[in-house]
Amino acid sequence: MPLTCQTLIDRHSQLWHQATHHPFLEQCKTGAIAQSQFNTWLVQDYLFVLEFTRMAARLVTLAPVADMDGLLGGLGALKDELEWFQAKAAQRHLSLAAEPQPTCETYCIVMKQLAGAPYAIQAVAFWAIELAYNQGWQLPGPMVEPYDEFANRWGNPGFTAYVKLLEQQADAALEALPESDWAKAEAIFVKVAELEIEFWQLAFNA
Ligand code: HMH
Repeated sequence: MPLTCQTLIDRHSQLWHQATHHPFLEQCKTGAIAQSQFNTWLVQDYLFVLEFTRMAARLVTLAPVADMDGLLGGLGALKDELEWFQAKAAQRHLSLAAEPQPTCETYCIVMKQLAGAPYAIQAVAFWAIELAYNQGWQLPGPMVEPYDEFANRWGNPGFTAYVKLLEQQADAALEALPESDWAKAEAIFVKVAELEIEFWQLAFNA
């Protein structure tokens, strides 16, 4: 049995469900989320995306030619995303010169520590991180204003297709990963899921 992204989801379906379903998202759907909760998420996620962008760049340095186009498209989307976060923060009069909270900081450290890991391991982490937001923002269904814009950023069909491509690329890389490293791929998937849950909780606690 080869190791695939789908195997990882199947083996950890309950954990993955928790990573992609959270009262924070449910309350964005209805509009019940408090400004302090949403704004905390916005600022902390900007700090997360800065570090995620560095991770994306590292992935490009390892990628086979076949994966280059998709990853460069992803970096282009991250350029837009960082500008978009800056615009959203400005509209809400939020400073982005904030300190990362412990969960955000831990997540950033986990991403940094992936430097030097085999491409397959980094590709699995990259896919899982994007899938978490794709599903998390999409599964609740249509959200009320102003949260619909946020739901659409990660839930739109183009983003879903991008995440599918990342899955195919990660699967192809996993095929070439020695079986002795499979546990590492599984461990990073579990770590991403756990950190996603903690990240929603960080915002929800604000
Ligand atoms: C915490 N996970 C977190 N933030 C994000 N922006 C994504 C995943 C997807 O990019």
